[in-house]
Amino acid sequence: MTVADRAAAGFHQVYAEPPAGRWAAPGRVNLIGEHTDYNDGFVLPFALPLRTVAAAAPQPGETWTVWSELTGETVDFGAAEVTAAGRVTGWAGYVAGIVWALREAGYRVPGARLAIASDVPLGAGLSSSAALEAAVLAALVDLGGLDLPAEAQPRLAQRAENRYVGAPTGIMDQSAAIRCRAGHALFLDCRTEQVEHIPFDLAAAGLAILVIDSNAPHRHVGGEYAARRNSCEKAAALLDVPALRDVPTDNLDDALARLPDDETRRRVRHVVTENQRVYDTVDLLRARQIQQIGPLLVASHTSMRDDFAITVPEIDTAVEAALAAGALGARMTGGGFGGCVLALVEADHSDTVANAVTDAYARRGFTAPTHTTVTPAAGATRLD
Ligand code: GAF
Repeated sequence: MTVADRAAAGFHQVYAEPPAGRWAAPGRVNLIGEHTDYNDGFVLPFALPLRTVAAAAPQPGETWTVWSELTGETVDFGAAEVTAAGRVTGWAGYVAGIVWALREAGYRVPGARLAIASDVPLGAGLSSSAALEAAVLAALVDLGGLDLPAEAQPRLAQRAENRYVGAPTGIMDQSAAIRCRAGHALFLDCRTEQVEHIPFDLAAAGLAILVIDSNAPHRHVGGEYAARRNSCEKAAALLDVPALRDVPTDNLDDALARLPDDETRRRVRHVVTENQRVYDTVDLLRARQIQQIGPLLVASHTSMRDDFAITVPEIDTAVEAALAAGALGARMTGGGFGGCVLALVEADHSDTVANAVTDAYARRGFTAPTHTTVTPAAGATRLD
């Protein structure tokens, strides 16, 4: 059964009626631009063909009921749970967070029944939470006839995640889940929220993106993420700029010289050089030179490993093995401390690279990785 069929079947089973519609939103990988979003910088994600689907129908009053195939559990909440942040916890907190954020922005949110199914793996750094937020948001906007254009939806979904769920993430994942276009990567300026859809036709170039799930246990993700964000914000204050995006690459050495310690200097160097790598990648993609972006992906990984210190041994092993087996470039994608690696490979070489990573894992005694090749898909959409 497809994920959309599972959502409809789940809806039918739980509520004994068909849904009024189904809304889908994708997971994402980020091609390049890591930990730049909350520094007001630049990112270049694309949507995955793996999606979360919300089947939904209105229900009377200010009440919401949501079922998920993941747990088989049904969670009910009402106005009391969405007047203050954090009252619904666990996976349903993302749903309640969207209701909360809409209400806080002044929208009359319709009561609703929802059934959620998903192909986006949890905890793999492929942004399953943003996919859930975006699918639920699309459903509620349509069911309520709310005047909330797609361009304004990422900020609202991010607010749900930051304030209701309490995760201090940037705006990349929600933007990818909502604004991506099939066949394109999304070049996003996280300060202005301006986007440019950059054609990313891997097949035409005889290339593929292999996504390797490290299957590494996520270690200290929340605390370490918040710590990185905190050091970046402190550094921006020390440098007297609104955000690290305002440190130009050609002024980097001057800026570094004004910082008090080596760790802060490394964090800043990652963010500033990573923004430049996003620009350089976009330039190459605009010139249809996809195969040339490999060294930028590798440099991004090195910077995340040595300067931002967000990789783990499983991730570094996957990158090294992929490159040794002939990948044109490889890097960790997402927030770090586990999750996925993406590798740019010749299309007919992806099995060789994937097998090399599997062998390297076996040699090191790591849990076997899993892998898939992906093409850029569309953002959130109504299915029917
Ligand atoms: C996570 C966050 F949710 C994003 O906002 C972003 O900061 C990313 O990590 C790192 O680039 O996915």
